[in-house]
Amino acid sequence: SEFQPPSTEIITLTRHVLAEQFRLGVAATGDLTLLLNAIQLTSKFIATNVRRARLINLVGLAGDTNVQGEEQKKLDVLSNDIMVNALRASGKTAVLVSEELDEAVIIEDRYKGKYCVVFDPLDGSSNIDAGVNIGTIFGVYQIRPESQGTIEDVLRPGSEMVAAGYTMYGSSANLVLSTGNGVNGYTLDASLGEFVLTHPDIKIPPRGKIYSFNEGNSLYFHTPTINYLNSIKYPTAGKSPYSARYIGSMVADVHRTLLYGGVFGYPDDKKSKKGKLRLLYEAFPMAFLTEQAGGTATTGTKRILDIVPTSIHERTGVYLGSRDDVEEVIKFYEAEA
Ligand code: AHM
Ligand code: MG
Repeated sequence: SEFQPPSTEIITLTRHVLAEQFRLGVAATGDLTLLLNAIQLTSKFIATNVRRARLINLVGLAGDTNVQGEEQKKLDVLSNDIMVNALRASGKTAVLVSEELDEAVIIEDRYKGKYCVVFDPLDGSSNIDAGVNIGTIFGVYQIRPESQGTIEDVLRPGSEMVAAGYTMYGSSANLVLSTGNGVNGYTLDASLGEFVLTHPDIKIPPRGKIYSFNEGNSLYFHTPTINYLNSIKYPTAGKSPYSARYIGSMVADVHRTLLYGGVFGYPDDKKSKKGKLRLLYEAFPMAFLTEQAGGTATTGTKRILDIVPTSIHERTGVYLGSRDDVEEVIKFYEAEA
């Protein structure tokens, strides 16, 4: 067998984002690239801590309760601090919204830039201590013209985001990103310390065979949800029922949905009247990625990216995934209306 030299064409995330900007001929100031560099750094740092959590006593509760009344895990708190510090220091941000912080962070003048970042530093908390996949979710807005950076800059529909993505901490760290021209996936090469392009131009299959819901909430589900789930579990003769896959980490469940297709759902129900997932830093970024990959994201009655948030920690019902599957969900809502 012949010696194969390693490829000298390493396409890192930074190189890829720059190449996209050259390709599109957009006047790049480098600001977004620097912001994304800061986000990448936080993902590398969080990935390292997630890997080492068991060894360095990071497993367990921090002893505090966050704004949603949930107990905070040590890794949640640490990941939040990592992100706030790095994003502030990048000099490219004006407003930060974190799941872990009650109030938005308005960046002081000396560090102020033109981007607003909304994020869930470590999503899927219930999976942390078991070593199951967790992730960071983020969305990026540009401040409005003339704005100095206020909360109004992030109380805008998800369709106005300029970038969105997540990093999944699993058997490898995978960063999936869209800057509004499709979706790309990068895998952390730990030896290089770089996210390398491994999943170019991710497209969700138009139809899948997997559904991903917490069916333990069935007692509370509204009729359209129940009817939809029945339709895929007990299909008309000749069709096969769908497979169930539910990890309970949105990042992991959405990641699989982007790659394999199918439908991920966390609907509003009789108990969680507004749904569970947070609009700004969970639903919006994932809806943005889903649409950029050719899929659909809806509350059941409304396109998620069209919602205008009224508060930063607002919740919403979510269905997202393969276009044809989500269209069927919507039909069950229309039938009920
Ligand atoms: P968290 O932000 O407290 O981690 O909650 C969000 C998570 C999502 O990752 C996941 O989709 C959902 O909550 C799972 O909820 P449940 O445990 O009710 O199925
Ligand atoms: Mg979360």
